Amino acid sequence: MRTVYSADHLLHQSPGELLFGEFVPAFEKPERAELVLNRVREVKLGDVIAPQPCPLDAITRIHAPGLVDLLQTAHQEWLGMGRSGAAYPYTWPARGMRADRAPQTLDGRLGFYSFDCGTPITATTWQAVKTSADVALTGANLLNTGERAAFSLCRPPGHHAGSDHYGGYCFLNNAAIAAQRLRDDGAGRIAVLDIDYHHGNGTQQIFYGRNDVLFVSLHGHPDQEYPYMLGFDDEMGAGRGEGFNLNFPLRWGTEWPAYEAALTAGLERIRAFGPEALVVSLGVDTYKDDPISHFKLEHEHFTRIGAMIGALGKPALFVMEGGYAVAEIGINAVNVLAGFEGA
Ligand code: Q9C
Ligand code: ZN
Repeated sequence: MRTVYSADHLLHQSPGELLFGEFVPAFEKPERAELVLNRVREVKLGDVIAPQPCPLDAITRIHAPGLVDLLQTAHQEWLGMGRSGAAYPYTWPARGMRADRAPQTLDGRLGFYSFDCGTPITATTWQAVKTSADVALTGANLLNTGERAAFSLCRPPGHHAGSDHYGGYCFLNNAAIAAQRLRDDGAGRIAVLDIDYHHGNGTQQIFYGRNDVLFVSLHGHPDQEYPYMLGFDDEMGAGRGEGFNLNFPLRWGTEWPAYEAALTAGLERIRAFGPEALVVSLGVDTYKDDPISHFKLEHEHFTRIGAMIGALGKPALFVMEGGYAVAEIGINAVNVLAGFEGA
């Protein structure tokens, strides 16, 4: 399969994040994508192509204009206020506060449109974020031209970004933007399968009221794991979307047998839904040595995940999400893709 990649991802580099009260180097770093790209080349997965720049309206199909504007302008405004470094939010709306209108000040808007403090905006973040969405859209276009599969090597990742909020190292929801493109280009039903270790809260929120996009996610249980406030198994969709959201929260220490059982059940639901195509939010932070995660998958399990997805017999767009065991990220991500192709 072909890989869509752009070096523009290097334009986003987080200066660091808070971890247990200390400011530490960011886990989501540029070498992640470089190492996945190296592995794609090493195993000769297929051609590596550049993304086509896409108009902004593919993004505003999914995201609020106020969020998109903030991502584009926040850092310039930050500098204009005499500040340096990256733009971080520090205050967020809580229950009972005004959620019906965005604040006017930059600090107000940074908090209003985000849900954590681990997702800083630098001077060149927007270019990286926009190109990451283009990478996803270009992958969707490959499926539209009849390819059975494509790999969008997105960075920054996207699945934590909701319609009007960013966070979790994610600014725009690349997988949702691609799924919407597939719908707009004629696919009646699309399934999004999220196998990143963390719950894809953004993707769930975006499609929660819809029955044309099924969302299925396997992830660390929100009783134990980020993002803590979404991803429980009683979240099944709302209104017309009822029955079209399916969560498999799994406990710390989850090993292959329990993971395989959940994936089998998730794939069964997708099969019953009968989508024209699948978008896979491909995070490999389920790996046993991931520095911020607590599942126990090994290299070979990623190959088996890919084969199980391939056995559905549907076209699939793989969109890169998380994975922080950097030395092994290429092996794990490309094992999924090779497993799919071997199925
Ligand atoms: N204990 C993705 O994998 N916080 N995002 C972790 C470390 C945020 C992960 C704090 C984790 C977000 C795309
Ligand atoms: Zn993750």
